[in-house]
Amino acid sequence: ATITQSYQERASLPKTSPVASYLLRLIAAKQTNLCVSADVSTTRELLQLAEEVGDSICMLKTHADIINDFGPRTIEGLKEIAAKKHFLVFEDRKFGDIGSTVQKQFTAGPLQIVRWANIINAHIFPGPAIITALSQAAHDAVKPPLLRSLLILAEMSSAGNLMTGSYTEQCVVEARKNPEFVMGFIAQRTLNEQPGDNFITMTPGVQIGATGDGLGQQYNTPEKVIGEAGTDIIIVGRGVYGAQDKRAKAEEYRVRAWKAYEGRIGA
Ligand code: S5P
Repeated sequence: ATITQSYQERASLPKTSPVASYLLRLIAAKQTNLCVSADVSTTRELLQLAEEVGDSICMLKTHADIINDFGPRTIEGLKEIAAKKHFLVFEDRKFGDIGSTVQKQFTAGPLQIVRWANIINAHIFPGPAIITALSQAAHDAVKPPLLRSLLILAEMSSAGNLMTGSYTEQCVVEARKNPEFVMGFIAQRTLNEQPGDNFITMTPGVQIGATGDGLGQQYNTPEKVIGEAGTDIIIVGRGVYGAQDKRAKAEEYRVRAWKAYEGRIGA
């Protein structure tokens, strides 16, 4: 059903997680369903990229553990630019351990992810306690706790991955049990199959003019994933940060993904 509904309409549907509602409104207001994946290696590059593409994105995705000099300066800089340019921050940590360990990985160590990332993601192969453990850690560490949300990795973009069939189905089952904390999925197609499902699907493996990277990554176009597969947000890494003019490239992806969305909902 969400395939033909606008982001704006979906923001106020029942059982939508608070972060999802906020994000859907932000997407509608900025007219962008683009998330840039900032896979760079220094704080300077990260903050510069955030400034350059900030107006064109609804979300910036990070891999904090690949930033050589990650620290308080990174966190303060990111928060400041995110507030100024109005985007959310998603740390792509892909948690995948027992509940007790992921709580520590989420809140402690040199990264202190819970302090600065609005959105995180996790695999559910360790079992569903990973969801409750992360939810509890967010609740205890952040006030108000509603500003943290989880994406479940239900499908991956890489060739030969094992996240198919009943594994993917089980991700949806667990998400439906935790709609307050789980905002949606990382997947290659929308997984909103039951009436009442309003999960946000974010899709990596998007690049214009490339089919892969020689290391298993597989690429689709914005039109394919948003228009045909019915997903909500494209995640673009090298397609944007690898360009000479990153600002212009982000705008190009934003426009193409937005048009694909408008075409799909019949706007
Ligand atoms: O299935 C996935 C899930 C993720 S989160 N495939 C992915 O590629 N990702 C991430 O998206 C990956 O870790 C990387 O940060 C980004 C894709 O980068 P690109 O340069 O290939 O666009």
